[in-house]
Amino acid sequence: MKTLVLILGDQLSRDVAALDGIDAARDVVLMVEVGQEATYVRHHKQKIAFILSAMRHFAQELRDEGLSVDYVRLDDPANTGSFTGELARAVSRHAPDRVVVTEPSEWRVRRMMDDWSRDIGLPVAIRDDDRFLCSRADFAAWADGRKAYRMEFFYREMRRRSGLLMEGDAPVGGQWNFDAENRKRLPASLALPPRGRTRPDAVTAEVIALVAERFADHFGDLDGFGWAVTRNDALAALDHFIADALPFFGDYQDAMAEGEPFIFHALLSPYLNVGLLLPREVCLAAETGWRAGHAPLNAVEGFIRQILGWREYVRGIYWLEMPGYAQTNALAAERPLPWFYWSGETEMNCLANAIGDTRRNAYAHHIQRLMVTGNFALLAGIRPAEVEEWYLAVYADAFEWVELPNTHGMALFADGGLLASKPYAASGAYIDRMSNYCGSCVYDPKIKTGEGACPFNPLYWNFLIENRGRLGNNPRMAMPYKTLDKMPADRVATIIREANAFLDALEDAKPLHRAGQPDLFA
Ligand code: FAD
Ligand code: DLZ
Ligand code: SF4
Repeated sequence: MKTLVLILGDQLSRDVAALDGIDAARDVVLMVEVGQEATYVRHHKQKIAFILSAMRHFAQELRDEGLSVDYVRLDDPANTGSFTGELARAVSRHAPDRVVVTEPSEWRVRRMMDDWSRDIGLPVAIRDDDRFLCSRADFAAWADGRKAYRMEFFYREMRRRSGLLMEGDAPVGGQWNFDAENRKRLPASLALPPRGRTRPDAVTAEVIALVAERFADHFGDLDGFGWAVTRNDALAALDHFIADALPFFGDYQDAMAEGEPFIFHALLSPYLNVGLLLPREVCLAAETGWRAGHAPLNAVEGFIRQILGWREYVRGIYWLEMPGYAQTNALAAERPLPWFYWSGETEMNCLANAIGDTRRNAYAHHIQRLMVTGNFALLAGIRPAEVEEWYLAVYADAFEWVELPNTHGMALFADGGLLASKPYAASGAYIDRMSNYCGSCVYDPKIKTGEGACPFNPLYWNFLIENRGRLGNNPRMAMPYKTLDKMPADRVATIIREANAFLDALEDAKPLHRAGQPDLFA
């Protein structure tokens, strides 16, 4: 039986399920570059270049192994621009008996696949994606009967099941979680590790030129592109992280610094998400670092928790709750996304830095995403769908299965607390504590209202005031509401007036904005 094996751009692993049992003499691998995947949201130029170059390299590796690969390029004049169109064309070229795919990571593409068998008149086998550490079925079994999900309990279950950082039935070091040790500010005297950059080869250079020409009006810079595009180079990036950054990952996990976009973070999410690295091998490499005495437990546990815990947890929630998950708007947030999310033009230094880093690198680390751009969108009541479109467009690692729960659930609390027990809302004091952004800002985090006040301050209290009906009974919000209730009435009135004046000005300042149309500032 001749099989056409379709491999998508985030399935670039040699042991991905669809390649299992492939017959080199008879079967054909199909890979397609399609415009629709680059434009369903207008992805950052680096993300498009990263995926297309990684796809071209992976196709060559399969050919070198003796497999027959039919590869459709973006600039092929006959290219229909969609997965569905390209599959149909390939079926007429190869006349297979069946099509085999690995289930896609996004719900949008999964719906597309439902029609394929009818469209092409052939059986289409959709195999489970077994690259994750928790299958969709196992997550559904864990979630069954729970009203709300909590990552910490899921994570402990995953530690037990995987055996990672375990001594028999107990966590090594006697604790599951060392987060309390992981909230240090970055000292100015601490040298940060140099971050390796993979020099673009001829294939990547060709793709960069193609993207620069074809997607010129998309957000983001291409110069400085340094992502790895092969498994070997991604493994080198993993080695580099374990050797140079992991020992400090825990201590400075939440720290932010002007001009330092990477601190001690791994920069591995794009590789994990497209399959150049597998989650188990990354966790094992970190565990080995601890067992060898190279990195402390708070760093290694904190790092493994992100992958074994958070990454698997958000994927489980995504598949369990879609498609309804994306539709909720628990805090009734209805303001449009401010234009400065695309342009970076704002006097708020923390936001200008997080957005500038994003534009330059298609990367910002977790606390920048959660506590700067995410926190602002939460406090300002920005429409979840517009915020989600932004996050999905601007990061090299963005795929809806991981972006949506992080944005909709963790950053915006738009799911009403399904994923997180309370909103990650914070005033300027938090950003000041965890960064040096405020030192060179026109605003002052210590001024609460009036001239020079950090906008996060009135916005924070106004957020609590506006959402009292929705959050007032949340036990984890009891403290801030108690503080609010002690405020004199005139102070509360000032907060409401100033926050609303700021929000009105924000809307007035964006007459050019059209959601998803960042071309005006390209
Ligand atoms: P590190 O901080 O070094 O962490 C190590 C690894 O842990 C990451 O590579 C990643 O695979 C995993 N990880 C860490 N935190 C999370 C998390 N919350 N959810 C899932 N995996 C996690 N991550 C994405 O991969 N794609 C996204 O589209 C994405 N969107 C996000 C949107 C928002 C609003 C927020 C708050 C977070 C988002 N994250 C996303 C999670 C996280 O910010 C990134 O995974 C991380 O910044 C990637 O950089 P790193 O490899 O240096 O990670
Ligand atoms: C993100 C992306 C882009 C920009 N381009 C392609 C492409 O041309 N071909 C391809 O197979 N995949 C691409 N991808 C990744 C897909 O969007 C991703 O595999 C699906 O969304 C998974 O559901
Ligand atoms: Fe951001 Fe406020 Fe600090 Fe300025 S003062 S950097 S706006 S937190």
